[in-house]
Amino acid sequence: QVAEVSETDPLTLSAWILTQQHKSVGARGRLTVLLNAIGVGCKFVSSAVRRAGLAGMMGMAGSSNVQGEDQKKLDLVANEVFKNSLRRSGQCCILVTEEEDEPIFIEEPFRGDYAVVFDPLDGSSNIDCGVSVGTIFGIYKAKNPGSGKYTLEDVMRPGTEMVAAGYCMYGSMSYMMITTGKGVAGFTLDPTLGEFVITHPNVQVPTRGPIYSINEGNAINWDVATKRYVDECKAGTHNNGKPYSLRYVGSMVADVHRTLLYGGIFMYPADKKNTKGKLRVLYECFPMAMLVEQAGGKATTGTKRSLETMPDSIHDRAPIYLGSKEEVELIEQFKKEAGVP
Ligand code: P6P
Repeated sequence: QVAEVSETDPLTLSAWILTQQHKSVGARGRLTVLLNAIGVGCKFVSSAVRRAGLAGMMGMAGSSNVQGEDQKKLDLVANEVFKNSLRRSGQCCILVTEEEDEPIFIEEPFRGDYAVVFDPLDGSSNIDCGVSVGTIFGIYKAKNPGSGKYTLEDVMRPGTEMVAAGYCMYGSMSYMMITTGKGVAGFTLDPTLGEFVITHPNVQVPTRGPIYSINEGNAINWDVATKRYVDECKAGTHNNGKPYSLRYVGSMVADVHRTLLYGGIFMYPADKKNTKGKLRVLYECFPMAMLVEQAGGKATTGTKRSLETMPDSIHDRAPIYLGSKEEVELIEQFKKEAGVP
């Protein structure tokens, strides 16, 4: 999946975004401006994450977010970076961020026709131990572009209406995976250039993969179908008797990034404790589901296509099983046989 980085054809994220614009008849370049603003935000956050240990940016901020989770200093930095970068792009009407209770309506003269939902620093509980974290984003075009009238209805929509989605993972390197609905491309931040350069021109999730990714600590609360699937992974039932490997980072961006490239399945089911699952519909499930589908994989709540979920609030949650087509279809089959959601 990894392409040789050209020495003579600088296909950066900005250049790639422009090629996507040229494929969209009548596009006026506004999504291009917006996606570039997101790329700049990711570069800023990447720099902050890399310096955190040395710049006294580790540790807690002493506040908590709408989820009741303690906010790390870098959570707040990342949230402010994206709010500013998105507002300054002049292309946004509404922002929804995991770090804030309420949606942010952008006023003139910065207002535009796109609604952006984002988790500025997902997996941040892992920051202090150096585990990969990431930014996740999804973009809707306003229902009435140019009207000057923007409401919550512009973001309370199924994921099928997203026009773009992606994430940036701050790991050994900083990797950006992005889709505008015509496949998935991957980029790697070259710190010597300060540019994301293309390294994965056409990401394809393997149709199956002997890797399952789930928090086994919740096993006692799982439904019977999830339990059956995990037991059969361990028994190698669908792998000629060879047991699957368990890989779980506990940072969604890292677990999904591995799944996109190596195949397998990432699962955060609903259970007796988290009756709607833990992950948020708008800025975790939808962007990751769009990426996985665009890369030839599948994403389900267990009983229906993740992208067809209708969120009932901006911080709504949903169960999610995503990754290789054959693995996800097995879960759906077991759910159906067991008659469980
Ligand atoms: P658990 C991180 O806090 C996060 O929101 C996702 O990045 C990650 O997939 C999940 O929660 C991990 O949750 O319950 O396994 O620690």
